[in-house]
Amino acid sequence: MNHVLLTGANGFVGKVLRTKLCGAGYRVTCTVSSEPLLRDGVEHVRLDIRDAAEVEQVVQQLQPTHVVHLAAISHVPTSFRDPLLTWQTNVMGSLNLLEAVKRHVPEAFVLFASSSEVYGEAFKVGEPLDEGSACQPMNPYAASKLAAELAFVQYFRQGLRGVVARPFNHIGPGQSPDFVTASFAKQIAEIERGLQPPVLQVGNLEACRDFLDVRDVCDAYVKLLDLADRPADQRIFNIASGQARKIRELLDELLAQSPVSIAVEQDPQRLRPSDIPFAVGDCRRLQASTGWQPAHALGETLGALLNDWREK
Ligand code: A2R
Repeated sequence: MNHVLLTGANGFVGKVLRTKLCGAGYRVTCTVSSEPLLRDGVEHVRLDIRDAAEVEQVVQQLQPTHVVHLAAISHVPTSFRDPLLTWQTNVMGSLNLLEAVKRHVPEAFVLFASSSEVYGEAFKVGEPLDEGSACQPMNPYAASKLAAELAFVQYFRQGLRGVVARPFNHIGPGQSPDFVTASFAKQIAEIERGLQPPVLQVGNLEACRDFLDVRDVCDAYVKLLDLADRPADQRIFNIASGQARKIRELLDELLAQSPVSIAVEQDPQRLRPSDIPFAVGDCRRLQASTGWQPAHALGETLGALLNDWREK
């Protein structure tokens, strides 16, 4: 049976991906690094990805046929606050995993979740970027992901099997309110309950981004794992909708789904000094290689997100 070792399984994406992988017939072993542990019945091991010996022991013991590597410091402001932790986790953690796979399961197929953030300043051309575009990271998170990508691609050249995914903004229930749409949805839910005055605090609403439902991103990951059974000529895949959406559009959609009248106020602390106006991806390579298409409309995703915050 195909057996996936899923790092970072307790995170926003990991929880959705675990369910999808089980649905696709994989046995899944989750790694978790902190409380709360996953609920009973979910196969899991405790693992700090920065601990090379621990990583080696887990890989040797489990002998996975596939590895999906999500564990990371994934939040840009956190990466500015603690670049060392970010590089130790995102780069050295990836190297620990690569070495363990090379040593103990060299036939395993590895999927590394990188990020569209690696393109950084290249987005300034104002067009959707494909995988051949320059990578010009603008923050420690993006730089660490690009460094890890280089490591993965170099191991691939040495014979390891796998792919690198560059997902664009993904949203949905379960995301931390450190991210923009979850922050809006949380505030609206709190305003509806009378816990916050009817004024929603926002950052830059004019930035254009490429938004996907987290379930669509996870579907793409599952499809990318299928490439393990086919000769692969590509290693790096954007996961994107190809659609530019202003953050203001998403805010308007969320506000339209609330019965309460809510004012909007810009909070200077929410503006990023190096914010780029347009970040959209070209995902034709992924579509051609796997047949993937996003299945969830943005309005539906935002509705699910808002309802999730209403139920908390
Ligand atoms: O702290 P935990 O147990 O929730 O685990 C987080 C995990 N993580 C680690 N795992 C092992 N050793 C570490 N030193 C370590 N540090 C963090 O990574 C968490 O479960 C996971 C990341 O989850 P999120 O921050 O919610 O990220 P998300 O949105 O699920 O993104 C998944 C991946 C990341 O690599 C992104 O950079 C990429 O997709 O685009």
